[in-house]
Amino acid sequence: MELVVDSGVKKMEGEAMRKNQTLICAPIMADSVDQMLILMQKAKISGADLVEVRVDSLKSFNPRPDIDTLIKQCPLPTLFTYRPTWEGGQYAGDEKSRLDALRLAMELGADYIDVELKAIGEFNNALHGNKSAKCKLIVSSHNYESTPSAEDLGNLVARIQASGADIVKFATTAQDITDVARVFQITVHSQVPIIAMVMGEKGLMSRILCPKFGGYLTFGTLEVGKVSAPGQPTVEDLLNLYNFRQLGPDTKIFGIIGKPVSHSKSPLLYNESFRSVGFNGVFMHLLVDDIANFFRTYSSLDFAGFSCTIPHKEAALDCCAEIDPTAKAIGAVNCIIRRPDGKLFGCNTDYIGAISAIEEGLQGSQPSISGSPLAGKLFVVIGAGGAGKAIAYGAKEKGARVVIANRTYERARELAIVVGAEALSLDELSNFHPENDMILANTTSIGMQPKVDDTPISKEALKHYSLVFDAVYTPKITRLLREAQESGAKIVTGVEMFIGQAYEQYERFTGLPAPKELFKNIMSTY
Ligand code: NAP
Ligand code: DHK
Repeated sequence: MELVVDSGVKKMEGEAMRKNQTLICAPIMADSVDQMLILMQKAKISGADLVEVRVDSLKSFNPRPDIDTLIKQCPLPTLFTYRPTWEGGQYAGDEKSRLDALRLAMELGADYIDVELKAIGEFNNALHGNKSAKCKLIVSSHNYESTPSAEDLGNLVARIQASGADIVKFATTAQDITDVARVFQITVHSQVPIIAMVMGEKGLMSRILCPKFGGYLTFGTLEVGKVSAPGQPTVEDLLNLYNFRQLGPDTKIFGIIGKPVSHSKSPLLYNESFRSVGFNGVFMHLLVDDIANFFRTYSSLDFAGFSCTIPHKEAALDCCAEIDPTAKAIGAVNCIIRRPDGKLFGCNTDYIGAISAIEEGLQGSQPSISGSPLAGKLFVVIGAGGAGKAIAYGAKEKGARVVIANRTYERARELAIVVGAEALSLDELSNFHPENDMILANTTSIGMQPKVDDTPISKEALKHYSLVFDAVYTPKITRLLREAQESGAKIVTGVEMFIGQAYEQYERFTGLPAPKELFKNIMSTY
């Protein structure tokens, strides 16, 4: 039996209590009505609250029978959209027919219809005031190039509101992740129901945080990539990765700052762990061009904690008011926490994550009583970036003799001076084997998806190493690790490091002990 609460949000008996009224809308795009009906059933099963029927996707369309069928056979509330090509859709036909079809959808019982702001005058004129009381009119505007200023967005909302909209909708395009802040500002202050999205990978936050800032709905696709606009997450991810129904105005925001960043498994790890203890936080991919600009823009306490990866770990140092001494010595920050006074604290968990994984690889899970198994070993680090600095520092601290090889020799040399090591150019690496039983740690992004056939060193050279570690963890077994194993070396994966570097981050994010076994279980499925 369905319960209808006062906000009009329908929820099944027994459904876990929702902490927000923001709806999840699944776009339905198909060549035929029959295919649409199948997708509507999928949308219902997926947990979507309503469907957007993108009539402009149909290859043939007979308005009255088709709309009647779609409404009567849809198991969810329907939003009808007939998007013209001049607003990013697929309909290139006669405008009067298009608007007539939308009016017909309203007449036949659609719960919502979407009319573009550019067409609303003609639509209203033909309506002659006969607007269905049941059907909510969404008036929309799309900008596929950029995100206007807050002032211009405010003016746009006012124009849409004045057009007679029941619900205001605009979608812009993120050129930078900081564009989303202006849309949050408009949404949170809106006095009318509003749907506000920022399209593109850099706009992801706008789609996930709707419940926090009061958005009326967000779009979730039924399959990865089957989007009606760039950047849409799936319904599955909204519900089961981002815990969408549990998000609210007091939800704390966390994320992995990087470029690229979509490969990161941090959202998977932290969101499931947050949910396991009922922690009111959400962790997202944050595609950031300029980390200093990101923190200048998102300076509120709600933006509570961040992991940091390529290429921002060194620049992150300058964003932090306080830096852990080890991170300062390393010269790289991969974990940033916002303190109660709003200032940022930076630390480095890469080094302990990697070094403890490598030590365990050398000695098994039984810690040696006579110090680190790295002591005295010749430890070759490929890379001199954030991870490279952390691992070189950690290996040196454990008594290893460190050699650093890097594409940019100058950075290898600088790091070698800092930690007290030798420096090599990448070209010299394959012929560097003064000893056998050496340890190799790749901290470059070579071999990271999608370039999984790349490797930083020849297989022939690997026979001189007794243990090979790869910080790259997507994929888990890189070409380097596969060839190292084939050459007889022990291997330690970047997944081990990833789990280890997350312990302290989780504890800093939540103030709770890290769920180590849960972390291992989550990453074991990966
Ligand atoms: P970073 O600070 O940007 O450093 C990148 C390093 O890779 C630099 O030394 C760079 O050399 C080198 N590099 C990049 N592309 C290269 C190429 N095509 N050929 C040769 N060298 C190249 O990045 P990071 O934060 O250290 O991360 C590096 C890698 O480690 C990433 O894949 C990241 O995902 C992974 N990582 C994994 C974990 C984990 O938990 N498993 C933790 C940290 C990092 P130049 O100096 O010449 O530019
Ligand atoms: C990878 C790294 O570089 C770590 O230092 C971050 C991040 C986590 C990731 O999520 O892939 O802490």
